[in-house]
Amino acid sequence: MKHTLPELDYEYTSLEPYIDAKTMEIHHSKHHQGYVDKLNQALENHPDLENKSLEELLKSLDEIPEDIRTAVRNNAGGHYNHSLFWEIMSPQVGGEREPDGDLKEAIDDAFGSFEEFKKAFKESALSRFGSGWVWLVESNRKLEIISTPNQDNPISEGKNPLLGLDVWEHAYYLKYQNKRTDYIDAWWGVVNWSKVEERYKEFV
Ligand code: MN3
Repeated sequence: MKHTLPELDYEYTSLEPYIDAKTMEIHHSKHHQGYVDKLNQALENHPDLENKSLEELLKSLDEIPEDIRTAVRNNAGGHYNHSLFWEIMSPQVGGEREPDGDLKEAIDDAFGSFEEFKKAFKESALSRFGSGWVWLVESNRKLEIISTPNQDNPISEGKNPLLGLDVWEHAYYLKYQNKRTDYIDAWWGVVNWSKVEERYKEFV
C-alpha cells in the first residue's frame, strides 16, 4: 500500500491572511508530496514495512533496517507531521480562538493559563535553532511542550502529539521572511482547537 498525499479540508486561500495561499500551495503540493514520494521510495523493497502505519514506523525506528532508517525517520516523520499540521488548522471563522472543555482544563493545569501556554510554546518555537517543530504533547496523561529537529516526531519518544507548529523556513518565509515571531503570533488565528481536543480525548 502506497502512502498518499492527504487532501486538505479547505482551499489554499482559506488560511489567509494568517498563512498565504502561495505558501500553502508549495508547502502541501511540493514539500509534503516530496516526503510522501521519498517514503514510498524507501519502502519499495521492504514489503514487510509497506503496510505499516506511520505511527508504527515512527514508534520503533530502531527496528527499521539501517540502510533505510534515516529515510524513514525523515520522510515518515515529514508525512505524519504535515498531515497533522493541515488537520489542526482551519479557516478563521471569527472570534477568539481558544481551547475548550477538558483540554482547556488540562492546559490550565499544566501551564497555568492559555496565555502562559502560548508564551511557553512561542519561546520553544523561537529557540528551535534551524529547522524543526514545536509540539503540544500528551505523555503519561500530562501535557508538555517539546520541540524536535528536522522532521522528528514525538511518537519516536513515546509521546503523543496533539498540536504541532512547523518552524521550517519553508512554512513562513514567503510572507514573513525572517520574522518567525510574527508567523507564530499569526498562527494562533487558524488553530482548530476542537480538532486538538479530539486528539487529546483519544489519548486520555
Ligand atoms: Mn513543512
